[in-house]
Amino acid sequence: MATTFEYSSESEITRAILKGFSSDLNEYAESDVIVVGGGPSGLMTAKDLAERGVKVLIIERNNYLGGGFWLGGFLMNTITVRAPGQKVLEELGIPYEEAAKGLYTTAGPHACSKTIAAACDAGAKILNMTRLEDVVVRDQNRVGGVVVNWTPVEALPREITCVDPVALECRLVVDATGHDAEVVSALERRGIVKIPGEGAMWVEKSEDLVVEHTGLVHPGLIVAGMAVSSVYGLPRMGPTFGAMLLSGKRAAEVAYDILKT
Ligand code: 48H
Repeated sequence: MATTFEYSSESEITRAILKGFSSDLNEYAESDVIVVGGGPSGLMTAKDLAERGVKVLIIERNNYLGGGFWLGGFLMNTITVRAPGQKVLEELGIPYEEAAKGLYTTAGPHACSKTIAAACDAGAKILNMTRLEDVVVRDQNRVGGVVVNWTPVEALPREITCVDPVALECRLVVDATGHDAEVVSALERRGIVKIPGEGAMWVEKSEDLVVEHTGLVHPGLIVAGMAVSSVYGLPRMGPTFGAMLLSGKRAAEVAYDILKT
C-alpha cells in the first residue's frame, strides 16, 4: 500500500464536508420515517425499515449512537438478553453465551457497534449532535415531523444568543428516546396527551408488555423501546435488552404497515 497521501488543499476538504452534509440534509428534510433516538430500539427500527426500502432518518442528540446498549447494569459492559432476544443477536452476527437457561450474555461494545453498523449498512441516514426540541403538529393534532436544533445550542446562555430550531417533515415519527419519552412528552407539554411514567422494576412482566404495547400511540407517532414503559406506565425491566431489540423490530413492522396504506 502507498504511504504518501494524495494532495488535497484545506479548502477542498472543507468543501467536501459541506457538500456531503448539505446534500444529505437537503434530501432528508423530508423522510418517510424519522426515528428519534439511536439506542438499541431506534437502531433496530431504522435498520428494519431501511432494509425494506423506507427512507429513514435517525436523530440522535449525542455524538455517538447506541444509547444504553454500550453497557449492561451498574457501568459493567456485559449485556444480558432473555430468550427469544438472542435471535436478534444471531441476525446481527453478534456472538453470545448462555449464562443460565434462556438467559444470554454478550459484550456491550461488540453488540452495540454491530447494531449501529447494521442500521448504517441498511441505508438509514443519521443526524447526530441533533436534539429533538418539539414536534410539528398538523390537522387533528397529527404529528407531521420534528423540530430540532444542534445539541450544543441548549448550553448557550439565552441572554447572549437565541438560535431558532429547524423542522424536518415525515410521514411517521418513532419515539425511541428511552426513559424520558421525549417526543410523546413534547405532545404532553402541549396538552395533547398525558403520560403516567414508568412503573417499578419487574423484569418478568415488563419485557412482554413493552413489546405488546409498541405501536402507534397518536396519529403520526409510534413509540418503541423504554419509552413504551413511560408512555403506558409499564414496569421497567432493568439491565436486560431483549425487549428493546424486539420492540424496535415491532415498531418497524407497524410503521411499514401504515406506510403501505
Ligand atoms: C435526540 C435523544 C433525545 C432527544 C434522548 O436510552 P436508550 O438506550 O433507549 P432504548 O429505549 O432504545 O433502550 C433503553 C435501554 O438502553 C435502557 O435504558 C433499559 C433497557 N433500561 C431498563 C431500566 O429498567 O432501566 O437510547 C435513547 C437514545 C439515546 O441515544 C439518547 O441520547 C437519545 O435517544 N435521545 N436524541 N433528541 N431529545 N432524547
